[in-house]
Amino acid sequence: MTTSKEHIEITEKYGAHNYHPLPVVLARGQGAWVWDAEGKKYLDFLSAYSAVNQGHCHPRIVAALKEQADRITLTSRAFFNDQLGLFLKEACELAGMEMALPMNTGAEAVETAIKTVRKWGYRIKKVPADQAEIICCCDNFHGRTLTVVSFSSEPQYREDFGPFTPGFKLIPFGDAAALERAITKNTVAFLVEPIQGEAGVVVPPDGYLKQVRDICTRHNVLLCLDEIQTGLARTGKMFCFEHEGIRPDMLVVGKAISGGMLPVSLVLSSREILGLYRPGDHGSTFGGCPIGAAVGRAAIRVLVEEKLAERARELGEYFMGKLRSLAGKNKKIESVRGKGLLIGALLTPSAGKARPFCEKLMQQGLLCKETHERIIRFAPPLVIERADLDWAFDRVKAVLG
Ligand code: IF1
Repeated sequence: MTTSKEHIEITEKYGAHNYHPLPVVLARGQGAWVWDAEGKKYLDFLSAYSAVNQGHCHPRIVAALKEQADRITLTSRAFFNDQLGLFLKEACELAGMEMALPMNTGAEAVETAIKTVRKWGYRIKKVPADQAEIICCCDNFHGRTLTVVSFSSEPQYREDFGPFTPGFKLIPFGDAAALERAITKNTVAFLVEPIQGEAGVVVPPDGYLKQVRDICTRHNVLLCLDEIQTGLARTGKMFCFEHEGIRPDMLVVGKAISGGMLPVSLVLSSREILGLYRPGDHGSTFGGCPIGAAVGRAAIRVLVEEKLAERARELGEYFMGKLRSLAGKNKKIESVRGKGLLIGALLTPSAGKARPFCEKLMQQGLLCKETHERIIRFAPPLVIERADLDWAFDRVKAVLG
């Protein structure tokens, strides 16, 4: 039997070091729990960055995967298949949108959204060719492809990767007036995460989404929400935009739309916008494949039937309340922010970096991940039991109390 130590060595030897994983080798997962190669049990408080909202290896999603794997997995889009249309319909109904375009990774869906808002800009808004502008926010995270990192404000995500794609403008997150000031006659869209995940679970001021919705409407600019991380029940509503009762012109989802089984992503929008596509304009080998669609349909059913948004809201309020009891000036936790079960704890400057605390929490059996220097993200699968949150809190208190 290969030990964790051997797994780490072989992974480090043959794999590019584009990550710095915690020294734990996961071998099995069920619900909110995972086990390492030696059988030690851990509570997963990262959920693969909100891709396993339904919990690891959800039996209903695994069953759908296995059943479809024995029928047909990939047809290409040169032909129809008997899962895609149903998946797109069910996803549109879930999001209140009219049409969808299926892709695979989140970044691919963001790239597709960028191509789509530009196409709309040229065809409908009559922006001059190659002059389309898209406004994004500082500290954004929308993926790692070259066009997407072209508008990243994080130097490391851009270093050594130029030249970059033009046509993007950055404004501060959470500042609606800055959006209005940045709009020109060539602006086609505002692309934003309703809560900035990678930036450290940064929640904008109440009313921000409503304000930017109104500004985009008034200036005929498409509001495109990247809910790849905040979507699918994570923040206590099926989509984060529902907290402010608005509707975006375009919605991008990924991660948990497949329950963490396969890379599946979607761009959802109106007929006016996605109806602009003609055969050959865009495509993908696996995008819209029957196995991804079958898994996506099961993943949506689990979110709805197990009421995971309500769970995230209730359990998130409960856990944030407990965490806030640990926060304070002369303590290790300076502040706690988030919505639902997307939670971040900002450490005090005196506490130092977050990574050593994540290593201590790992030794206690709790898997959390730092983001940036001083923020620890707490984002368990939404199927977690309240008793397991108490178990987790006891360990957080032992390490960060
Ligand atoms: C990494 C971050 C999280 C995303 C949003 C698009 C994508 C992501 C809001 C792209 C992906 C992942 C990517 C992964 C770590 C993780 C991450 F820290 F990088 F930013 F979650 F916060 N929009 N986020 O969060 O989707 O192409 O990966 O399927 O790149 O290290 P993807």
